[in-house]
Amino acid sequence: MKYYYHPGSPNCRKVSALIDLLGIDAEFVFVNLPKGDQAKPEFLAVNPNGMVPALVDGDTTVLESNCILIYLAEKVGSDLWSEADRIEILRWMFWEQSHFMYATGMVFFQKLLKPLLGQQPDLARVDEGIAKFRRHAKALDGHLEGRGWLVGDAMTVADLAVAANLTYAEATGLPIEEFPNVRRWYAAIEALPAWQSTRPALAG
Ligand SMILES: N[C@@H](CCC(=O)N[C@@H](CS)C(=O)NCC(=O)O)C(=O)O
Repeated sequence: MKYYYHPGSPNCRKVSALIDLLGIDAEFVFVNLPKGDQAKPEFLAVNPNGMVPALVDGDTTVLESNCILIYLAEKVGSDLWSEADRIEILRWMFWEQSHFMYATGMVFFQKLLKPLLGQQPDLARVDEGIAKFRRHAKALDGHLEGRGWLVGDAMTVADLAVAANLTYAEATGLPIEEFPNVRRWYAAIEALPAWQSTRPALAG
């Protein structure tokens, strides 16, 4: 199994952490994003979108980080994916890609990536991203009131999917301290050795 990744990518972090948690034997193939490896024909043959993560397991190619999470958890029969809870798990994974990643990604791009590329952050976009973050973090915080995990009473792939977006919370100044339930829940994820070993250097 070949796993194409970049260690600084939050979407890759969720997959890397799951591979570690499940003890899956995968060959890690580094895709150098700043150098533009994702736009090379050999990588576009794997993912025509030119994005990581991507997984190739024999004849099967799996794209989209959240699909990869489900594919791997299902493949090894892990409790992190539950057929009975699939609608709620999928709901959080769709929510993550539609809203949470959009908000956190906007701030990450402006405050961390642009300076690395020698560009000035657009402060209006930073404010917009933070406003979107507040809106959706409030919904997440309300959901986590009285709960340990997003779905049911144990961790699932939905928790990894959503948590990955908080990788750069501190480094980009996301106001996570305003959301005590999110902070408590994320602290439990951060305590996992698989989360610590996948922490990118840029996260601070
Ligand atoms: N929806 C995709 C998003 C993947 C994505 O945004 N990947 C970023 C890294 S986090 C990437 O490869 N960017 C390279 C580029 O846009 O050129 C997923 O969840 O897998």
